[in-house]
Formats: sequence, structure tokens, C-alpha cells
Amino acid sequence: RVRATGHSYEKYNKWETIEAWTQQVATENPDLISRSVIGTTFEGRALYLLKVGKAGQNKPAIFMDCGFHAREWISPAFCQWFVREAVRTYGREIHMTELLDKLDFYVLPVVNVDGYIYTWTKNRLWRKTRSTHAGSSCFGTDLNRNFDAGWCKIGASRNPCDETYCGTAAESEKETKALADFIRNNLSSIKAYLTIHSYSQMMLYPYSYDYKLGTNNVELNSLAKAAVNELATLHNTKYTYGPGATTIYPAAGGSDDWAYDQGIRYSFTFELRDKGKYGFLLPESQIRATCEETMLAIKHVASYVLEH
Ligand code: ING
Ligand code: ZN
Repeated sequence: RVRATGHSYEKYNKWETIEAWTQQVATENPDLISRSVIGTTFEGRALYLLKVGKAGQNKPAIFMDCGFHAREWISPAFCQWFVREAVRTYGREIHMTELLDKLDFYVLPVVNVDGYIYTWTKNRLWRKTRSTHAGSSCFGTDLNRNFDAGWCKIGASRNPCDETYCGTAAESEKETKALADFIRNNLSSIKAYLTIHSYSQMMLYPYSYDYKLGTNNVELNSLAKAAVNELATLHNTKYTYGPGATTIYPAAGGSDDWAYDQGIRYSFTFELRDKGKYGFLLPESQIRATCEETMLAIKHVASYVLEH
């Protein structure tokens, strides 16, 4: 059982604790987890990736990231919960055992590490990274506006002082580049891309950078519907679902649209609890229920991907 110093799955953990946890969970579960570093952040911190699954030849994979936006603390909490459930239930529960025997999950627990630390030390509601910009005293780029998917065309800003600053070019940020390079280098195995945000209780699929729809949008709609129905069975938490542009708002440069245009046909953005009562300040008392219900949706998508 994992017990990194001060770590708890039902608390929000600071970065140093999450970092130590990535090491410990990998060391204690060598048959299921391996840790790698896929790059570094603007401020020079490691971007850790956990590969979760039983060793096997030519396995398909699902990529899942958390912590794009610094203040969405429930997101990294979910990635940690997912990894814990994987190691806790493998060999005990048939569904998870089958998933990990046949699939690998690549889990990136915190993408925007610098921003996450900033929310713990200086400004709890910070969203962007902490990169600097020539000719501006403002900090940070919105990583979910920095991907090469209709980059900065709509729902994004060219002003570095804005919350949705798209950067100087697509993939201008080290975090974006590291994530995109990893996916490009593993495109043959990655069948699904899942990115975890908060809040508003939505399951979004492409596109957000345009009002167009993906070629398998009917399939994505029915998969989203089934996943949110599954999620609701636990605590009756209601999710809406649909293409990003019309379900939440039009926004270019998002990672789900980019992954989809790379050929990953199952690409979703999850917006976890709540719908605004606490918003980004979701109490720790809701971590368990939120993560448990989200597990049902993620496992549903994973099973579907395995069959298709
Ligand atoms: N929401 C997302 C955001 O980056 C989104 C919504 C999803 C935009 C997919 C673009 C593509 O604004 C939050 N809460 O961050
Ligand atoms: Zn977000």
C-alpha cells in the first residue's frame, strides 16, 4: 500500500508529495507501473508519466492527463485515484484486471506543475503556466490554447496578460511540446486520449476550435452518453455531453482536438464536479465521491476502446 510522506488520496497533495508518490507507487508495484520523465517544465521541473498495465506485446494504450490548469485541483487528485484503483483492484476485480491485461494507461498526473505549485504558494485561482514573455510583465500561457488545432483562431487571446493566452506559436510551451511529442511518438498504440479538467460536469469531444463535427461524431455521442449514464449510477451526478464548441464554448488550441486530428478517434475532455457551488475550490470531502463516479466513466470508455 502506498504511503509516500503525507500523501493521501482523499486530500489535495502538494507537488513535492505527488512527485514522491509517483516514485513510490512505481517502486511498490513494479509489475504494473513504470515511471518515466517526458520533459521538463518552464521552471525546470520533471514531467512524470506513469505507464500502468501488465507487461505484454503490442498492447493498445489510453493516454490520460490531469492538471493542465493549475487551479483545477480535483483533476490531479483523480489521476492519483485512478492509479491507486488500478493497483488496488488488479487481480481482485475482473473488469480492472482485464483492462490492465489488455491495455496500457499512460497517466500524466500533473501537466502544469509550475502553475500547480503557484496555486499552493501564491494564488489559489491561477490557471496558466508560469512562463515569461518578452515585452510583457505578465506570466503564463494557457496550455489548453497552445496546441496545434486551429491555434488561437477563436476563444483564445494573443495578450499574455489574459487567462486564455495562446502563446507565441502552437507548442511554444515546453509542457505542450513534451506532451505532444510523447503522443506523436506513440501514435501507433494510443487509441484514446482523455484529459481531465474541472469544473461543470461535462464530457466533451471534438471539435472546440470549429463548429464542425468529427467523422465518428455519432459514435462519440453515444459513447459519451453511455459513459455519463454509468457515472450517474453511483451518486446521481448529472453530466452534459457533446462537441466542445456548442456544449461549453468555442476555443481553439485544445489538446483533445489536437489528439483527434492526429488520428486518435476517441478523444474526450472531462469537466469534473461541481457545477459552480464550490467551483475550483471543491472541498476535499468530495474527492472520494467525485473520483469513484469518474472511475466508472473512464472504465466504460476503456472497455469500449478495447472492443473497437
Ligand atoms: N475548460 C476547458 C478550457 O480549456 C475546453 C474547455 C475543452 C476548451 C476542450 C477547449 C477544448 O477552457 C476548462 N475548465 O478549462
Ligand atoms: Zn481546465
